[in-house]
Amino acid sequence: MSAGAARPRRRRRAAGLALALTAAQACAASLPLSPALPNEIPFAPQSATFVRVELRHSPDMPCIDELEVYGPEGGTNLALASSGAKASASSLLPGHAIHQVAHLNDGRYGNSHSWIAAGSRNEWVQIELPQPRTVSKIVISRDREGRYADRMPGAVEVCLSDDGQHWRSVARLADGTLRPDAPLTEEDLLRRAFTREEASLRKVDATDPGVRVLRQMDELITRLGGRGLDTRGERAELDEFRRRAASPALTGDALANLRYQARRAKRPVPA
Ligand SMILES: [Ca+2]
Repeated sequence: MSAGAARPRRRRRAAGLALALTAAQACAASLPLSPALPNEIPFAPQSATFVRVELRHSPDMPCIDELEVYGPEGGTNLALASSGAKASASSLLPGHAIHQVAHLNDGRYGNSHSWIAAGSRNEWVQIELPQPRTVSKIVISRDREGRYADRMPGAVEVCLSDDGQHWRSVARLADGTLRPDAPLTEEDLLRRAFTREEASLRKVDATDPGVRVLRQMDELITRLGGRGLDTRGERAELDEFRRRAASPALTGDALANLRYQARRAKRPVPA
């Protein structure tokens, strides 16, 4: 960067920091579950064979369209029935083919591939993994297709077990608000803020989120360049993001991480 551009660049970075902290602080105040989002509930990595989500109480009989389990490396959803995992539940709302216990881990999203409890208190859903695995996060959603927002779980607790008999609590949500045992980091908050931002943008713009964030980054760089700033570094960073995004091997969490990195680069936060 040229010396003459130093002052404007400082102003830009300061503005980016303010925006980022505003998003993080907003999330810190309230982290409710969202029906259409993949709601991540992280906890300390540890070995388990059984992962149970206790639904202590809900406003109505709760619905979950998919229960996913991940290890610290992310990537593969360990809970998938196609991987040998078994789903079970405390109860099932009878009489609806689209609501089944097996739909908890069939890998398909939306109300038509979901589970609904028969009651609203002390219900639970469970995944039994085919063998002990190191797990560190569950992800639940009500209707990832965004058509239904009712039947949201209220108080939620994630419990793990090695034998299906002795359980240990690893994360809790009270009244739909995330209160993990471990403190949330700024990165945790930013990821949640960006995820919610993306859910809002999806309602007005069906563009692939990866394409959108790189396009926005391009537009921002162009605007900054138009103000006389040296943006060669940012342009090179964008080119690198585009090169990585073009790789057909980039899928799942790796693709989500790339989108997050690009979104964060668009509004940088000083280390
Ligand atoms: Ca499902």
